[in-house]
Formats: sequence, C-alpha cells, structure tokens
Amino acid sequence: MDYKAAAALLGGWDNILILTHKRPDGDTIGCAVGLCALLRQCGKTAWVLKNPDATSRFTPYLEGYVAPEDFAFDKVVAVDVATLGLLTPEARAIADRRGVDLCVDHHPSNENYAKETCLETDKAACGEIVYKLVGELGHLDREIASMLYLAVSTDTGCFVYSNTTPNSHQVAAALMELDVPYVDINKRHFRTKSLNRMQLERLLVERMEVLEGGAVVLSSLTLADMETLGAREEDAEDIAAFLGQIEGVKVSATIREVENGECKISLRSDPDYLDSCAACALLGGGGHKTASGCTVPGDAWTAQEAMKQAILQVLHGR
Ligand SMILES: [Mn+2]
Repeated sequence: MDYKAAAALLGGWDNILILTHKRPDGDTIGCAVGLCALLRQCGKTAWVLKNPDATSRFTPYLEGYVAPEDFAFDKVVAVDVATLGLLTPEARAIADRRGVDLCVDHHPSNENYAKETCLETDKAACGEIVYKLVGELGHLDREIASMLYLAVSTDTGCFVYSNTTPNSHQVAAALMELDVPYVDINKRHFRTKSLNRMQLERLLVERMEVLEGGAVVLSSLTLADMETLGAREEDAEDIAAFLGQIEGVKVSATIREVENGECKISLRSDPDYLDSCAACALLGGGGHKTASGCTVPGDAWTAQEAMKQAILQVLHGR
C-alpha cells in the first residue's frame, strides 16, 4: 500500500506497538521513535518494544518510548524490518503469535510478511517514508524531526553512501528547518569512537600482514585482545570496514577469534581485483563479490594463514 493508505490505517488505530530490527541502527530506531512520537501527537497510545541489542549509542533516543512489560497493544507495526528473521526473539515471538499489522520499509529484500506493507525501495532510509506519514497524520515537531534526521543521516552514512538521493537531502533540509541538533547527531554517529575501538584499530594496524605490494592486507583480533582491553562487542562493530580505508588497499581480511575455537573472517574487496565470495567459498563461506565471510576452525593465526592462501589462490591460481 502507498503511504497515504498506510497513514489512513494508522489514523484509525490505537494502542500500537512498534518493532525494530536486530542489532538496531539509526534508521530503525529513528523511525520507531519518530513514528511513536507522531502517534502520540495524534492522541494515541504508542510504545516501542524494548530491543535488547540496542547499544549505548542508541539507547538515549529510546528514553520514554520503551513499552512497559504489561502494555496491552491492539496493533503491531514494524519499521525498517525486511524479514521476520531480522526481528529480535521477543519481537519474533509477537509476530509469530499474532502477526504484524503494518510494515513500513525501504529494503528491496522485504519479504512481505506483514498484513499490510508500505514499501518504497527508492528511498535511502526508511525515515524518508515516515517523513511522508508525518505530513498525512500530524505535523513535524522538533522531536519527530530529530529522530527522522537521525534515520536519514545514519542510513546514508552522513549523506555520502551511493544510496543518497536528492530526496534524502530534501527531507534532511526540511527536518533541519525544525532546529534539529544535527551537529550533535552527526558528531555522535560519525565523528566519535570509543577509546577501546581506537585500541582495537591500533592492534589491527600493528599486526597487519601486507601482500601484493599493499593491495592485500590481513589482520586479526583475538578473544584475549577483547578481554585485555575490556572491549565490548559494540566497540568492534563493523570493524571489518577499517583496514579497507588504507590507501591502495584492494582486499582486506579481518579475522576475529570467537568462542568454540573458531574464527570469523570478514573479507572486503574491490570486485575488479578479487571476488571476495570466490575466496571465502574456498573456506566454506560466501556472500557478495565486494564483501563476504566465512568461519574457520583454529586460532586467529591459523585462520589468517588459511584466508591468505585462499586469497592467493583466487588471485594467482596457486
Ligand atoms: Mn534502513
């Protein structure tokens, strides 16, 4: 259904529970809180289901919006959630028990699991769709605008990813008119790292194995590293993207030791130079040409050596 029909549906509902996706990002959180604030502005009772995956970067936005345990909801809305598999276990249990009434999303991979789906795949962020719902149901205020700005800014990588469109900028510009704290939001999400994160990055650089004249780099992080630093999982979030930032690097492999004597390897590459998926397939993994992964038994150094041999085999057939 289009956004006008979705807005009409929401306009007739009350006691609404909003679901976010696993390992929530700024888009799902911004949309959930923004939509919740909008529904409350319309005089409705609305809450966002607690998401245990939410990191400290996002939990402050949820203050005052997390549903009480005993919230008796009548309708369930999912935002920025492409598949049922992307729901947290708690949200999944609700979806399995009574279904999802409405899904608002922008992912082409949306599996149409909800009773009604408002899907606009040309949008960089789900927040750009919720922005249109605001126009139908109520009015923008600073609170809603801030949450939708968070959604659009984070899903476009602060307006630099290839998904960024003129509409992303137009929506952001309209939101900025509401005096949103865009400097704070963008600093928090794009110009701030925990000291532990910097330390993990330092270890990756110190241990970097460089091949092919600097085009290929591999490095590892162990469980002991995490423990020694007192680093949390959120300090290592998306750390596979780090080594690829080095000038001249076309292939970067980030090896992370996990429990059970295994290592998870994330491989990123320039697809014209190396097909990541082909290299990871040699180790039983897979993914995309530009980003793939595999799980390899053994310690970090064993796994790194195995990944190195797989990369060399794809590059040179040896
Ligand atoms: Mn999104």
